Amino acid sequence: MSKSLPYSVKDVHYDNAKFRHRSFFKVITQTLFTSDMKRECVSCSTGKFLGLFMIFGLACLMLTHASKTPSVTDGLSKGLGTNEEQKVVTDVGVRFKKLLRRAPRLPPRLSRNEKVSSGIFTGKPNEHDEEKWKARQRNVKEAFTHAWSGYKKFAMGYDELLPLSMQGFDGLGGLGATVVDSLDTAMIMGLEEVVSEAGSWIESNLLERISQKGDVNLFETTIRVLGGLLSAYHLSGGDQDMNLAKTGPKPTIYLEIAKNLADRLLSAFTSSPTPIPYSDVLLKNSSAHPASNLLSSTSEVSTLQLEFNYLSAISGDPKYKTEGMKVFAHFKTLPKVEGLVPIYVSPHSGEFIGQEIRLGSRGDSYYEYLIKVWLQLRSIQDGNFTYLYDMYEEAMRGVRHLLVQKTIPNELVFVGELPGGSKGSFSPKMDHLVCFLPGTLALGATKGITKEKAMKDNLLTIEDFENLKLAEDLAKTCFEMYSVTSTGLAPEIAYFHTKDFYEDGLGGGNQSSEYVNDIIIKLNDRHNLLRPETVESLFVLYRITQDPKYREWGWQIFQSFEKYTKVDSGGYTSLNDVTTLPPQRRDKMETFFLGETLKYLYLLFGDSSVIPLDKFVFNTEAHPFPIKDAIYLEGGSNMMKGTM
Ligand code: DMJ
Repeated sequence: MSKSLPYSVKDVHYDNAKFRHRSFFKVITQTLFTSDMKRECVSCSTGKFLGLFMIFGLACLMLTHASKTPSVTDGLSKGLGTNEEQKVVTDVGVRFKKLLRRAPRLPPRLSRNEKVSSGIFTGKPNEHDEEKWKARQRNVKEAFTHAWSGYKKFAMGYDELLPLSMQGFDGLGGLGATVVDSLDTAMIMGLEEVVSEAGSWIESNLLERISQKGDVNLFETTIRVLGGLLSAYHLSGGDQDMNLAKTGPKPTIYLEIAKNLADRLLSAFTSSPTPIPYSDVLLKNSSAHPASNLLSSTSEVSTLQLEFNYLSAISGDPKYKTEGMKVFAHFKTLPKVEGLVPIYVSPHSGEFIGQEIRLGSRGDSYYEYLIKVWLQLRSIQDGNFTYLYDMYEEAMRGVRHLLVQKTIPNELVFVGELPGGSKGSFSPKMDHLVCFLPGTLALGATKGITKEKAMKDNLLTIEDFENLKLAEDLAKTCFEMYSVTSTGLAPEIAYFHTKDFYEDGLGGGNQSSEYVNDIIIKLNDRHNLLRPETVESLFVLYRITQDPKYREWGWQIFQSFEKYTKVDSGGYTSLNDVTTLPPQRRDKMETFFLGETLKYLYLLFGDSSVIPLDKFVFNTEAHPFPIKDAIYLEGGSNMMKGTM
């Protein structure tokens, strides 16, 4: 196993015309011989004759008609080429040389068959397929109903359900996190009864809870509770674009509660001496303090901005966005390792602490929000947020250069860790959390449109292609982390067999998996918390590549959740060990199973026009916010203020 990088420009079978210089002769012949016309016409003799006639005619014209007009080739080279390339062509000899010059290839014009083999899927699924996916989508909806009914029966108003002991548990500060995290999923699924139950609970209880509760984690409360309220506001018609909720409170109720909560959360920013917020907030008196180690997690302080920016937009009050964006502006100034950052930061000094670099816990959504916040704000002309895109691109180059390796024997691509920073050794360890990355990479490459459209419009750079390729390879690894186990469910952490690392006897238990020697699962890492990251990436990759394999993989994962985590009395449970049958159960249904995992599966099996990725951005907890130019202008739009 070499440490060489799996990703380089030479691996990418694509020429972007924007970067290339082609001769006029090449343009004509390649257009003829790489387009679909080739297949349709060249096989018939009239087509061949016309093609040759055209080439001959154009060549004669060029040779005989000397003029001082710049050639097409010269035109193409402007801005890219040398002075010599931009000279006016005036003599026949030069024209001959130009005709004979070897030029790079045109961007691909793929036939239908080639499109299928290169991962672009344009054909509409047939009717039978559509029925199949609708039925599977109904299965996900039933799973959500089962999860909600368990929660409602045994734990309504608690943060989480303990499905085996059939009771509630407040592990997130006591704001009824499951209610708020579930609400927009119920709206998207059209589950009116759940929308009404969750909405009424929020209307009657949440403000009071917020004003009485003690310690909450700034990040968890922002992504789950604030994020849930904000998407409920939009989906129930708050900014008048759509209304998926025929029942439940008026959207302004969600907004009022969101503002009250965010005003208290802001104390984490305002009491810190630097732009880095403290990690914990005492809601009842709007005070904040650092965690016991005095540090904040890098991912936590940089995963608040989508929510705060959207709140500023719809409330018309810029203070949320102003505080949140200070974190990124500050991170921009700090030293990094090829764009990668340590997982801890001090709110007292504002500096990164330690060397540890990873895209798993405490690192993950820093990279996710760089690109998503840029997508959210990029239409603001004078906003100057391109630095976020630059930081993202640099970081992804760093990932490809420093963190990506392939396994022995089957060359699965994975993203490892640098526990000692750039000078330390590489660890072939990957948290399940890293499986958010394929989706983020694909989104960053096409900006939410399909790969087919992006290619047709010539929008992809070589780096976009490298990122897309990494996204697809890594999604496969994430899926194989499920397939390799006896239960078909992924462990929390996997290690990978490389030339420097192997441990015998720690396979996933599924002997029929090809990858049983590539993926190593240590004893302490065998639990599964019903996490969403892999199905999230399958959803994004399906939307972008239209490759049906991502739906099939999602279906296999869903069936395993059904088989091993469903609890008869209601709800679904986390597992202690995914490698043994029957798996030992853990007694916890995390809020993100309803907020994220089931939502992404439902969207994966459904119509791609629902919550389109070029018009919405999902926060890290799968709560969608609209991306609409006008609402993100400073202070929010008047239309938004009018709804208050
Ligand atoms: C969720 O709360 C969010 O997706 C977060 O970014 C990471 N962890 C969980 C899900 O695994």
